[in-house]
Amino acid sequence: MAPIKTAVMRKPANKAGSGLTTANLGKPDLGVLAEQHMRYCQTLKSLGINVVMLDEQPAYPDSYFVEDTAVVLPKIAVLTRPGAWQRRGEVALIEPVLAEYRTLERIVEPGTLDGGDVLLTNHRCIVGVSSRTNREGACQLAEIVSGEGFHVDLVNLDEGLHLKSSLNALDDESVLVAQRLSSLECLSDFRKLCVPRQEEYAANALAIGRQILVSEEFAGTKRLLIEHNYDVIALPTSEIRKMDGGLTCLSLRID
Ligand code: CIR
Repeated sequence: MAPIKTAVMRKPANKAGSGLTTANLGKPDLGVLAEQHMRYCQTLKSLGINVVMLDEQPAYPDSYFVEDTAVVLPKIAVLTRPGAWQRRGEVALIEPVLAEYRTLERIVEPGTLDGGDVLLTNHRCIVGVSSRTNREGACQLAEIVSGEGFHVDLVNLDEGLHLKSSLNALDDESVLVAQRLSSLECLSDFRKLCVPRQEEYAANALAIGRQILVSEEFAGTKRLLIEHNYDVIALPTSEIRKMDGGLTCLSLRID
């Protein structure tokens, strides 16, 4: 994975508590949510990443989960068509920002695709067909990214919000994965670090080089990463989790 130079983020609006969620963990404390978001931003900056912080968008309470609006590849970016109709307007807001960095392609109707369902490593792309990403959207993306030299695998998901809720790359050879996905054929070439069963949420970790940003509550996952010689940066995510979000969703990374 090429080093990340820029991360696009968006401030959570004071309407963030009315976003979509299935978590059943109660309403987020908006003050704490803002602190957790800021802590993530400061962490990226401390790792030498240029953070572009976009204005809050009260009309779109989930719009700080910017990852779902686009898939950024080395030469192009693909604007998504989010599976939740309530989030579709977020794409037009991100378009001019990404146009500064990449030539843009897009997923079109009847395709739906959330960026959270797309895992990219060096020349591999795994796309989750989920409750948000339909087969048509996944196939549209597959055609675009194949043209960019990526090998694509589609995976049917019947649990979890997005593919990256349960599977993320640690480097080009290794993934952090929930046990229920660890036997996927498309992962056979990867070294697999399985999070403990009760820590599935911790699989939504973000690798910045050897530094792995991981949710602070999950001791077993932190230990596993340290045992495999990764540097762990533990971050608070309690309020983000209440809205079904995790560490990857909060930024769009550009190398
Ligand atoms: C949603 O349901 O769309 C948001 N509340 C959470 C999106 C999380 N995004 C992600 O995991 N990539």
